Amino acid sequence: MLGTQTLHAVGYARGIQMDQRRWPSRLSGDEAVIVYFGDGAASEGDTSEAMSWAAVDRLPMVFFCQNNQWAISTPVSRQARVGLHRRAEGFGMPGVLVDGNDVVAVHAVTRAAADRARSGGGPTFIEAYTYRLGGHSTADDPSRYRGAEEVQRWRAHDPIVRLRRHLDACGLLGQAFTDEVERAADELAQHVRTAVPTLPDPAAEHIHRHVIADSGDWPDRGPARRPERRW
Ligand SMILES: Cc1ncc(C[n+]2csc(CCOP(=O)(O)OP(=O)(O)O)c2C)c(N)n1
Ligand SMILES: [Mg+2]
Repeated sequence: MLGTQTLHAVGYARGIQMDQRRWPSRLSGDEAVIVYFGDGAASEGDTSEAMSWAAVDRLPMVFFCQNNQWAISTPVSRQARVGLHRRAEGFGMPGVLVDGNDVVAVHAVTRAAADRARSGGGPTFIEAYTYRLGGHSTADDPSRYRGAEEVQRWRAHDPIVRLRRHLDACGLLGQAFTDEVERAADELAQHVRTAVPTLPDPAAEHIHRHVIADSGDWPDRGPARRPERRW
């Protein structure tokens, strides 16, 4: 379900805030939540509710919107009249626009927003402006709704290539290291492709795990109690 994670994040951040108020000496106060979602998810009502609630309660969280300009075949121009980050002010939190293809800049704004959240400053909305080079899924054929020149233009800004060039120019990246990263990535991808189809099906009752607060089995569950924090 598109956008629901923003409300899950609000719930988690609210939990952090309540724990800190209840046990100020036991918790260090350095926890915060970051939630990632797309430009399409930003159009969902859930996202607006989450932003409203987070701002009003000054929750320790960061809204990170990856604006890749497409929600399947719907361009962002059909979803918003103004930059998505400008919505933030209306909800009562700062909105930051960052070049989503600049890894260093994205890291810097994310760190600043996370620090602000941890120190009680409340939520921040980050709009990382980027582009979806591929299709939405393997069932999607983007050539049906957008031109090849647009894709080519954005391919030239590929953030991985850009970061690699930057690190190379700084003398921080040798060929041996690059080769090793590529080999390890290929190996991991191969492992995922072969291992995932062999995983056993989860038991039906697992659908309730991490959803219902008590640890008893559904539907015949025991009295509600606060679960242990294990993370
Ligand atoms: C509530 C809801 N409405 C519609 C959909 C159908 N849907 C799946 S993905 C998608 C577009 C997602 O766009 P975006 O958030 O920009 O993510 P991206 O694919 O660009 O990462 C839509 C409309 C859904 N999954 N859930
Ligand atoms: Mg998108």
